[in-house]
Amino acid sequence: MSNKLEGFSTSASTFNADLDFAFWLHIWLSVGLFLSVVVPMIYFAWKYNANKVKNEDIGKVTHNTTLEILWTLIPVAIMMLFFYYGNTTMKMFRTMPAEAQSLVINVEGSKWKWKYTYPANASGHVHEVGGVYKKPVMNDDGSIKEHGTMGISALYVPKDTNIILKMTAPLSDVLHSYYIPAFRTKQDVVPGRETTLWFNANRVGSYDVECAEYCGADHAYMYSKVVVMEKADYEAWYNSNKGDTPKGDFPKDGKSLYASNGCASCHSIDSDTILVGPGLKGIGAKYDSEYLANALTNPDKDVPEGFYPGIMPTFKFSDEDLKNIVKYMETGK
Ligand code: HEC
Ligand SMILES: [Cu+2]
Repeated sequence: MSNKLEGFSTSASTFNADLDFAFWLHIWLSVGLFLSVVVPMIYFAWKYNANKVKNEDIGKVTHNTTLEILWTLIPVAIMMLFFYYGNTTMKMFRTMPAEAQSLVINVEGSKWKWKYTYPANASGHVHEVGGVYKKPVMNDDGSIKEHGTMGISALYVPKDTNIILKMTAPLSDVLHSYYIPAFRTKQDVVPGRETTLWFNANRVGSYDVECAEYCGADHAYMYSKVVVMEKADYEAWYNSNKGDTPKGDFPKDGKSLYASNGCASCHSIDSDTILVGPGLKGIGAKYDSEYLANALTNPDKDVPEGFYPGIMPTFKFSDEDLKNIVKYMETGK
């Protein structure tokens, strides 16, 4: 069990196998190249120490043609491998699939949120999904005027489908970057310009999206999710006209809720380490379920010693979600 966001340890798109192969090939060839230079260097420094070599011996040394050819050709061959795999994986990301066989979704990045606009469905309804972390508003004396709330936008997509994102930012905004570690893909989002990114997700689930271009004060909160759904679940949501949040069959257990609501960025679940808030290890033994539920819905009521009110956002969960997330804090499950 850990606090880790779903990152390079998760594999959920058709890109992953090729990219991970290229990545590890580069790592291990680089380790080999590094050792092939550094190990002989250390050995020769020891072997040809000034105390052991006489001047007259040095005079006789000229060169060794075979060695020189080998140490040129072998690294060149390895470099060509780097180039080959770098080039083929790059092409895989950059070659967009045909739009007619893909689902095209518009993405707008702005300080500091992501918004997704879907093509109109059969009855003309346009799903627009957006959300933002709202920081608390303070009074002059430092007390709280308005609580922060956490609402995370999510990109809902069907499984095994080519998805093309057409991305832009408003002209008055700044550079952002759309990054999905579990799909191994990332693309800059540029004010007033359109950039594209595509993927084909092959595992149902919910995966982190981070802004990967430092874009100002709340860059760290410019966070979103890609929710990969079974095709039927996606279609049902897409063709319905109500609720821009689908009721698909994606995980609603305590662990997923803990991850998708950003708790992990402020609380370690399996240690006493203080991140922004206290570590939650053993919290179930210290408090009852009611206290824990209250800590989420009314965080400023009981503030533990050494911490300040107004930092933990106020969450609005359904009764069931609240029960699941409290259970997760109590049992780790
Ligand atoms: C922006 C940072 C932040 C986020 C996000 C956050 N918390 Fe907190 N949390 C805090 C801080 C700071 C405190 C201590 C002050 C307080 O109680 O308000 C706290 C307190 C708590 C407490 C009470 C601990 C105690 O010893 O009394 C619990 C339980 C808790 N958080 C759980 C959660 C859960 C679950 C989530 C996600 C749904 C979450 N927090 C999201 C910062 C955060
Ligand atoms: Cu950004």
